[in-house]
Amino acid sequence: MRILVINPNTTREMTEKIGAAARRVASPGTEIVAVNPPEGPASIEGFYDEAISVPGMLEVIRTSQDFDAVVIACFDDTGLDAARCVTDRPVVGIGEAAYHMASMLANKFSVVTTLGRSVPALEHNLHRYGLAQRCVRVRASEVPVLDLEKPGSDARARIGAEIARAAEEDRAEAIVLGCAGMTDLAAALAAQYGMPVLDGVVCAVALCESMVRLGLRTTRIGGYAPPRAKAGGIEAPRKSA
Ligand code: 5HY
Repeated sequence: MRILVINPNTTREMTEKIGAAARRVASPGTEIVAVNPPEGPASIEGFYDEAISVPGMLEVIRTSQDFDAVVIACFDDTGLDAARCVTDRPVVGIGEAAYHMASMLANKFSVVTTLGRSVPALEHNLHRYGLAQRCVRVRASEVPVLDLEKPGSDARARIGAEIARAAEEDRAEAIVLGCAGMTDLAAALAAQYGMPVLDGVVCAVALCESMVRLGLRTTRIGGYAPPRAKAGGIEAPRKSA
């Protein structure tokens, strides 16, 4: 099978890091194609960046060939519902994936993300997914997204300090890392803090593989029905192969 892993921001180093993480957990026979739009924000930090990244992300899906599932590798699950309208293949957001897996591993979890301006979108998603009551708090480490790509930055230390506060103050039993750029930190942080630390990239890849193996497709009725043709709309959405 082939999984299209889309980083909706345009930072190539981050896309490559995400792709490497996905390949480390992909099963034999699963091809990971990690891409980002050619244009758009270098990082997604809050509502505005999310909005301007969606058209480019959707175009990548519409113009990509022969994939069996899609991972949206931005923790905001940017454009997730719209993406499910333009393909019948399973589309999994890394936020939704990590939240659900955390809820199956712990009674309550906290999220550690980047900047405070990103927190409300993640809180909205928890409510949207019906998991708000399982998350004690969405915390900001105040690490800008692109600092995660800077060698020698204090990003890991700041994220770790926030995890320690979540353990102490929230009594969190698991941690969800709230940025695709943190994908390479999960294993070490789990060992350091003695609790599950979930990275949405690998959670989403595992869920995509499972759904493809079960032959599951996104519904074509209701809210995820293909877009109606209209002036200024998109061309006919992808048909299943
Ligand atoms: C992400 N931004 O996963 C989100 C995280 C955030 O560019 N990739 C980004 O800070 O909202």
